[in-house]
Amino acid sequence: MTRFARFRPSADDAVALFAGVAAVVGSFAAVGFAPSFVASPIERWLARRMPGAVVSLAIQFLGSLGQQLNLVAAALVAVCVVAAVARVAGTLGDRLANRAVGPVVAGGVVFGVATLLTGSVPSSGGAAVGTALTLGLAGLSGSLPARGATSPDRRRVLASLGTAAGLGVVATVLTDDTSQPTATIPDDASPAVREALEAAADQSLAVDGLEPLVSDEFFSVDINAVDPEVDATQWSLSVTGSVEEEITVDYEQLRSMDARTEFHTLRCVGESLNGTKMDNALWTGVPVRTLLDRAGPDSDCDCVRVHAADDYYQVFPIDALNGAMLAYRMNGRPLPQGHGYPARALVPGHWGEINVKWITEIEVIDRDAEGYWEERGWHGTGPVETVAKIHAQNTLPDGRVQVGGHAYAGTRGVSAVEVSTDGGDSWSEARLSDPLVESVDWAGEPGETPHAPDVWRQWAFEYEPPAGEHEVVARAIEADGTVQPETEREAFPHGPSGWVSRTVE
Ligand SMILES: Nc1nc2c(c(=O)[nH]1)N[C@H]1C(S)=C(S)[C@@H](COP(=O)(O)O)O[C@H]1N2
Ligand SMILES: [Mo]
Repeated sequence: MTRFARFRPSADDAVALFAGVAAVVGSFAAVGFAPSFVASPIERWLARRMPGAVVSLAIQFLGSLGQQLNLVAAALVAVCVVAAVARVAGTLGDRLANRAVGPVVAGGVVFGVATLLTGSVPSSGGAAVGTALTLGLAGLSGSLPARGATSPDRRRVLASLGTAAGLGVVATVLTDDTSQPTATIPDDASPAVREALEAAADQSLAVDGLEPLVSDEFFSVDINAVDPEVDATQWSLSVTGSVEEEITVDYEQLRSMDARTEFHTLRCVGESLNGTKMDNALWTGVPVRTLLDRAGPDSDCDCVRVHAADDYYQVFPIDALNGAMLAYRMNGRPLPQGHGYPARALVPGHWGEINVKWITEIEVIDRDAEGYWEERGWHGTGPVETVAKIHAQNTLPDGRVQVGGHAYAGTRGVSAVEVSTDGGDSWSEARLSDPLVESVDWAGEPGETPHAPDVWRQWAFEYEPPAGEHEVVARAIEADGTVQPETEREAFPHGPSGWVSRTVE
């Protein structure tokens, strides 16, 4: 057997490994889950190169867990790279018989590489300090006069482990989450926004376990585990490509334009049929048409490629933008970072993916092309499928069963929800929440609606349960009377479809 066949980590290996951990933790302590965190660029790189089939499977079976695993994998890569650097630097220090060489060289190299990778001095500084501190303290404790039975090697390993763990505690304290709620009405909300949000709260059905009409927690779907941080003062949006005149607006200009405020529901094409990646909020923004009209698009394919600060892009027909807005406020607050600050597209009635966040450019193109998700096999640039979810199930004091959920049909609108408690043999009409006012503060012509309402409704239904197990099924009826199609279809590639059912005992 060769020496390498059985790798036995030495104390030096262990110290180097903990130095790697300390580097990642140090970077995290300095910047948190930011694009400049050392693992972020590695995670982005991994996500871009992951085969589409793997990404699609991960989305369907792991949800956002897949992304967190990817970030963990990226962090492990960073740990290993730093460990290797620390190991080499430590050997160099031993050769030169100088205890300072290891920490200084390793810290320096880590700082250099991390700066190249992240472009952030605080992040690489944190990583370098973590590395140097761990190696330095390990070296010191190994050279202390012997006390008791603990060997110097053991002391070194414990010291490096302790340093990494200590930095972990510091990081946890420093990055303590201070995110604010997005669904409560802000104190400085305009009267119209306040009125709309209060109306939505009043109109929400009182059903236990049913999210209100304005989502308490709005889902988030991103190609990266870490959201981009866009400085609004540096941000601008351009309309480019096949246009008469390219135009650019900055954040101040955008906010000074005629705005409208309206409810919009978003649903992700990758969610499961009865999933929770469907939510509703009150958005404020500028009609995209205002900017397009100024630029004068002239496209052979009548299509656009919309770009974002996280290098996301989607291609879709320019007509989809007719009723669309560039939103910069959500529920009366500036758009949260996770939902696209400073501005995002909201495209009525379409699957979530073309509602591009952190939007930077609307490129009018001449030849149809594929967007980020289409390159990975999805077909989510069209109108959403109709759905009636079953999310709440309660037993009322009088013994009746209550079921409820949200129904959404994009701009086709929901006029009714029907419920069956016998697996689809007979149907009854559910109670529906009143339709939300579609447009608040609309600065357009009186009576003119920018587009058909694009909001969900809640439904609830109470019934005397039959003896034993039975199947509850829900289906939505669109405004024109069309019954939601029954056939069940999985999310990939066109989005989930079909009637939601649930077994009630
Ligand atoms: N720039 C950018 N925009 C994006 C995405 C993204 O990863 N990057 N994800 C899209 C997808 S797939 C969906 S479903 C919606 C979700 O919007 P939300 O995160 O605000 O819920 O944003 C879309 N816009
Ligand atoms: Mo999505």
